[in-house]
Amino acid sequence: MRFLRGWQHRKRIFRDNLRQAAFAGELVFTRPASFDRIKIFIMLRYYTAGESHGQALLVWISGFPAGMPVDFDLIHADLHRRQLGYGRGGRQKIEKDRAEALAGIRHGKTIGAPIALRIENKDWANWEEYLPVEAPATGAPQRSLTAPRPGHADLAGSLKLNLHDARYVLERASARETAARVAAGALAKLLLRSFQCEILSHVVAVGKVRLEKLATWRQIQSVCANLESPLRCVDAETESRMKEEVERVLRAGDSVGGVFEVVSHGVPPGLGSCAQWDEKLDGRLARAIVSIQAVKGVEIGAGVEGASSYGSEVQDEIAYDPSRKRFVRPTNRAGGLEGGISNGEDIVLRGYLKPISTLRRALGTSDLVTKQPVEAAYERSDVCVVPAAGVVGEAMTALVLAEAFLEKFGGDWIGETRRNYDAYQRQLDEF
Ligand code: EPS
Repeated sequence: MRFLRGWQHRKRIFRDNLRQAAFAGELVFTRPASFDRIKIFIMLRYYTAGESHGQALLVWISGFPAGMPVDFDLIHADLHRRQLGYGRGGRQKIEKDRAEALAGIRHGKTIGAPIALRIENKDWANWEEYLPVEAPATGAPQRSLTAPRPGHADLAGSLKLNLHDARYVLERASARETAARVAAGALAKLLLRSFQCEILSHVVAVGKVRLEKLATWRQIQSVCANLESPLRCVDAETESRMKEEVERVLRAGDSVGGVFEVVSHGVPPGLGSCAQWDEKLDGRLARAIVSIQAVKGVEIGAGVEGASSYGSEVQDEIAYDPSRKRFVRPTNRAGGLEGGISNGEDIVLRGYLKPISTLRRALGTSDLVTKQPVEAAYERSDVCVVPAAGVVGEAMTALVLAEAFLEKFGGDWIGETRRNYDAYQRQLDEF
């Protein structure tokens, strides 16, 4: 207790010193040293709550500067995009995701207070009697799950929580949670967008069908604008083969994974740091992408191919564009990140998604109670979620970049952030 009080006292002194330094303009372009306690004050922080079949999903997000206009159309557009894609299951016919602001936004702008958003689960109406908040009456109906699905959190979570019913585990492990991340990510996108940085995604593989060329930013913009695109692939012929792959898998009672690519366009050079391992932007982005349900791998730029190439084939040569007063690279195999720092090129991340683990043609498993061999549980499921995962990838990328952006440019009020950003752009012009 005494330690806690002492620590909180030091924390307060530290914060006051930091504020005074920022006020004096000393911190405009310097990031404080790597000291986790400092990060507590300046990080963009967010947490989600909510179960797949509970009342609602919630997200709490703190750290946005005051005065940032909030466009709910963009939040709702991203929530809608996350629900799309060929191969989604019956649940998406029930849900119509919309975010309601409960705190932190007044008169259409952030007020520098923590923001809380709520997304209703329409399916709750079908689950209320099975998952009541109150202790159930004796004999009340239950929907327990004792046949853990291989590849799902069912078994590992049940062991961890000492439960012989995976229901609570799967409720929270469910990718339904990603709706809350997308809502938070849309706020991060709004901040970045006001500084000319846009983040979009597209699908580069579904199962064994791959897009065999690099997509241009224009093509990605165009496929993202087309909400009718079944799998958000920039090439129509490849997309129709991807669709056939999903149909094959659907007929077989199986599921299919793939690869999505998230591209961040207009990111200024200099976000992140090479000073400490946990400040490196590549590592922070990789963690964010791998945290998405069913993602098992992440690639930055041409990282995978680079591992079997020579240095002269992999590094991007550097040129200077006098009209833009910026260093440029004719190629972008580094994916916009060098040494853990953004280099001004597009940041290109790929998430490798395993096929989801709920299968109509169930795999063998062992029952949590009887320990006897049984078939894994099946209720209903998606067959392919690669385009949806791409939208979640955009959100996670936006949250990391917004955090790195605010670390560099700071600002309690959006005008302060802009002043620092503009001064940095002038610094780059005069470099
Ligand atoms: C999920 C199982 C399915 C998906 C769900 C993720 O839900 P249900 O069991 O209700 O059919 O639809 O994803 C969503 C609901 C969503 O909005 O993305 C799982 O087990 O991860």
